[in-house]
Amino acid sequence: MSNDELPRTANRSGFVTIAGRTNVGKSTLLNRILGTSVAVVSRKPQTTRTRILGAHHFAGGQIVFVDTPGLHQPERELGKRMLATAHAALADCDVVLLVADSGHPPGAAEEEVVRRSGSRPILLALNKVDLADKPALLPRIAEYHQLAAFESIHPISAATGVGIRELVEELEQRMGEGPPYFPEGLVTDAPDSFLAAELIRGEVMERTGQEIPYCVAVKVDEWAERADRGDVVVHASILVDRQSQQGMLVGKGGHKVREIGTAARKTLSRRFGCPIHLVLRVDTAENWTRTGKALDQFGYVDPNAEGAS
Ligand SMILES: Nc1nc2c(ncn2[C@@H]2O[C@H](COP(=O)(O)OP(=O)(O)O)[C@@H](O)[C@H]2O)c(=O)[nH]1
Ligand SMILES: [Mg+2]
Repeated sequence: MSNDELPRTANRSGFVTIAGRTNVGKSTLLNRILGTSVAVVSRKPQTTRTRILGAHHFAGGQIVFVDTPGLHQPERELGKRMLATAHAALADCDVVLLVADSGHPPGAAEEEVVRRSGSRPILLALNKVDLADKPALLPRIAEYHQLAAFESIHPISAATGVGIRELVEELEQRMGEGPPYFPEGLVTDAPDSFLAAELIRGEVMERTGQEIPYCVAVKVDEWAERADRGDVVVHASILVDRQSQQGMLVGKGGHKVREIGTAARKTLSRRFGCPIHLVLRVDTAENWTRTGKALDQFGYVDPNAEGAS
């Protein structure tokens, strides 16, 4: 029975893994589809570190999107885990959504997604068409046709919203019969404190130079909703993996961490729809990006380890 012949009462659902090289706009696309931010976006590559789930609800069903760390050459233990997470998500989904930059020809990362997708249907989203040179788009699509037998190719802009509705409608059509994985209306399984930590990390990544972003972890130490005042008090630690980086993050007279704090407070207020009282501290967790135990502690699990989900 094809999906279109499903009884009207049947529930449709399925998992769509969003894959591709780093920095092509995978997380921006997920946030755009869901209409709220569940995944951190930044101009720096390798912003997404873990598997992020987001549920898109439609009449008669839902799509569970899995946003993944981009494919890259890992150097440290953290990078290796990020890559393993991306690979595992490709091996375990119903549909693969390959996101690529419409300004670039296909390369090794796109080939690898195709290879790892096996026999799963792959849709291609050619993102950032708002930046693309229009006459170059048709030859670009032709190049991608050479790469694989994609179910379809969607020129989109996750930033402006162009082409998103058509893409989502096709994905909805492709969902077979399945249970509702997420309760009605729930968009992500991540707790508010995790989302807050991620949004703060996004501000750190946007506001620091070359090396710092990859050495930063953010942990929310306290999350207290004050019903009487209608606000939330958030205490968070920004952790770097070497003492020498701590000074750069704090900045002269504390100006850097204050700048990050001001920006993060605004972002959190917008995301959670209430005033946020944010207290940040900066600390060192020596070599956390290179040691398995510290990575476990910060939630960057090894998907191949026993007991990992
Ligand atoms: N101009 C433009 N920029 C985009 C678009 N989608 C994403 N970006 C930017 O590309 C950068 C990387 O986005 P991100 O979603 O973090 O990429 P990811 O690493 O693939 O998840 C960010 O600076 C985004 O604002 C788009 O459609 N157009
Ligand atoms: Mg991302």
